[in-house]
Amino acid sequence: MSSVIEDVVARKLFNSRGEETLEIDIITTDGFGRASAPAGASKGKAEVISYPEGGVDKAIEKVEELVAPELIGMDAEEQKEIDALLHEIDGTENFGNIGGNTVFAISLATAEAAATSYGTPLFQHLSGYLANELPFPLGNVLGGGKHALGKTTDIQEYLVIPLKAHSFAEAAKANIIVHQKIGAALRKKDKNFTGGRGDEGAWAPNIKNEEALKIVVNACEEVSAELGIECRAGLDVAASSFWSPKQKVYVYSMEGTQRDSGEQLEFMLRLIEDYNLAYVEDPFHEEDYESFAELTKKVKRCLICGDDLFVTNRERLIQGIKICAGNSIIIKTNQVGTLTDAGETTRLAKRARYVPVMAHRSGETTDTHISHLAVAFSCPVIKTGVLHGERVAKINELIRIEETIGNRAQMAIF
Ligand code: 2PG
Ligand code: MG
Repeated sequence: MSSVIEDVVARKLFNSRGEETLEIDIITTDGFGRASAPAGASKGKAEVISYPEGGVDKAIEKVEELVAPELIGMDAEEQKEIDALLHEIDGTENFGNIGGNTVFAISLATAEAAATSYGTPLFQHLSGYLANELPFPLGNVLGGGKHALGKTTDIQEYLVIPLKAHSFAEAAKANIIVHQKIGAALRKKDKNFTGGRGDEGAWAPNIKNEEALKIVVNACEEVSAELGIECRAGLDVAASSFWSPKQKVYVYSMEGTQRDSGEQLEFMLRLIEDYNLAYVEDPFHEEDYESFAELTKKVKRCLICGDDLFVTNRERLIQGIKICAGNSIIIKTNQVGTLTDAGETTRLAKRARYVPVMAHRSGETTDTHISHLAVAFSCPVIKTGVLHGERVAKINELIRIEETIGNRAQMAIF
């Protein structure tokens, strides 16, 4: 068996929003790896650059001219060395030269090529046989913000997390039932609701922020009672997307109101208490570490998660850890580039008792690597959509992984 790289192929294809994206094949003597890059719509300012100037076409040129000749002949098992080489070839801090998505696709395809060379599933290749726990699926069921068109909620995502399910498959099913119940409730409330959905398959109704939350929480309570599990609600506020730096207020268009930082803190606290929220992501804009710390101090049994705040970046997480800003971090490998970078950030998070949440992006392909990464990195939570093919692909892959490692009880997050 040999995992020596014999060829690297780069191609342009499309993601779930119809945007161009990059796919990489890595061919080894005895294996094959393929990975395509996702794309964000509500990106953090400190994320790496997705593509060089000239987009996907330019990225392909760079792979062919700069990367492939270096990789051919290397062993795909040498993930760390290959990821370090990608940094070296790029030569910038933010992958501005060859592109963060380019690096992401090469890094992931390399890992998969090494895994298949030895006939091992990716999650086991990355973590050995110790990885035997499945994450909770945190599912996006309703939303708006930058993930939908027209008049919908300012808060980007309303999420559900089925705690105490007996298996991953049961948890995934619970999310689907919550999604269905919300659809029915929205139709009942507004006869004109067309069933429109946003980028991640979540319902995108014309509704005020708190009214939406009421509907989601009701559906969670019904499903909890029916299935005998604890289904709780969460939010990805994605607050940077409606923060006005000039006026220093959060602009809630659906309600025609504005909130300054203090009012935003009070609002978030009230929502967490009134609706027993289990999870709140990016409740404040991406430079406001202090408000994250204030809120984290005041809540119990609720994850306060940084996405745009940390952008999977080690240095930004260290800044947060110093003042206990948040107690959870989103892990999106393409925010930072390589698998090694994302793995290091995840390990640091765990040492500091931050809960790492493996996450999809709003623009996705049917690529299922995040399902393997969630298990390999022992992330207690995976954030994905509940419906649409490119979201269900991740859920289905976790159901297959559950079959491989057996039906284990899920980890405790609180
Ligand atoms: C987020 C993500 C995914 P995007 O904000 O968490 O839901 O959105 O990929 O658009 O950054
Ligand atoms: Mg987010």
